[in-house]
Amino acid sequence: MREYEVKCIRCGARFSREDVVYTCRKCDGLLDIKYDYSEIGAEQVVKAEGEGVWKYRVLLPFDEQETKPITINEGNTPLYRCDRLAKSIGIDDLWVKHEGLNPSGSFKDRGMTVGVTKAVELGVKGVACASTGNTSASLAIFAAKAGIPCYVLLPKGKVALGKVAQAMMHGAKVFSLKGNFDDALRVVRVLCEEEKLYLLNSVNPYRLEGQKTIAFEVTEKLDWEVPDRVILPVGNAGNISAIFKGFSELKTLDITDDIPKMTGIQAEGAKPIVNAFKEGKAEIIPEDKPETIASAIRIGNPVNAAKALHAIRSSGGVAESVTDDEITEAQFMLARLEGIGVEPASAASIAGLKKLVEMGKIERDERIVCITTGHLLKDPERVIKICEPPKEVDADVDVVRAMVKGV
Ligand code: AN7
Repeated sequence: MREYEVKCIRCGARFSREDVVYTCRKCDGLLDIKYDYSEIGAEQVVKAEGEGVWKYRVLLPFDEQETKPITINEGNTPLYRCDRLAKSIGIDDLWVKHEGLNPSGSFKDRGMTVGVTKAVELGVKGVACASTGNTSASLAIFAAKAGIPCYVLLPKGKVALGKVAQAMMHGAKVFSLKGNFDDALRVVRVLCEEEKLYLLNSVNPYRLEGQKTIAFEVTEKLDWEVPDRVILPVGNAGNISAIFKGFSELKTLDITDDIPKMTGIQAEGAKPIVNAFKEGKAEIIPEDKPETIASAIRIGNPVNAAKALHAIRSSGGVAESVTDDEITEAQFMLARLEGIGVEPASAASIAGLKKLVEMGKIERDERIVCITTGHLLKDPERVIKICEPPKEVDADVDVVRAMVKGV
């Protein structure tokens, strides 16, 4: 049996693999999954066979033989070298890992394959989450695959169309909550405790185990050399914490020597982590009314703030915010210079990169990996708002020719 512990990052309390627990029962601190790394050999990671998240199952909290993963081939997303984008920003060595090419169209699948596999192992009667959209889409899909009921709470009127469509189509019970994401998370956490549903927001440490495989894939594609910096959008702050953990494990196993500078980008209207980082504080001050067109990261009270601040500070990274206009500009740059279609939140990583280069906080010769977390088609309404509409024409060659020539 795979040995691991579920341990509180604040007080060190330990919980067993059978416990259904999301935060520490003693101090309410965040939990982390800890392995006995002396039992894991570097070659088990470097020479692992297979593709995607489960390729790295030696670093996942399941028995190698017994567990049947609930999987839809998540992970194994492309890492593109982006020379045209790099040039326009004024840097030399830029890569984009397009997590929008996961089966549901976002990185959430990496966490859900692990989280829902755990849910099945525990024998829960249903799964639930609050969501700005992608989490609910992904959970609905994995719950369908596992054949268990799924309940999702979405902030009313603030979730991109493609994401709601996925949650509905895959059979989740979808609730449109009169409040924002933070309200939805507060409600679903109590609901899960009382109704014995399994909570699959990123406060659940099993989710982060799946998401940490982004770090493994990036490093493997770069011939087991870590980049200087990884930049990604931050909402509830699970992903940056997870990716940092992945890089930390590679270092612990002596596969790599360094950890990239973890660089988190938030929207100007929802930036509690950026504020805490800049003020040198250990804790965030939640924002009551987060607002941004990047609806995925419209979050005022990120649950994983403590892990994220540690990841950013201990890796020598930074946290920065970008405006909605900067996000839109970056969305166009990715789409038109590199052919990478992303939803607004994902473009925050490129907007942040551009801003930090202009501020002189990023060196020109750094090797940089930006994580684009969700696909363009998640938010088609935004595209229609920012792009020139199609021109209506008669079905007549001369008319169309005249228009093509701009006559
Ligand atoms: C495209 O779906 O929180 O910092 O409920 O969908 O790990 O929260 C989505 C988050 C970035 C932020 N990019 O990641 C949800 C949800 C996209 C996202 C984030 C989200 P975290």
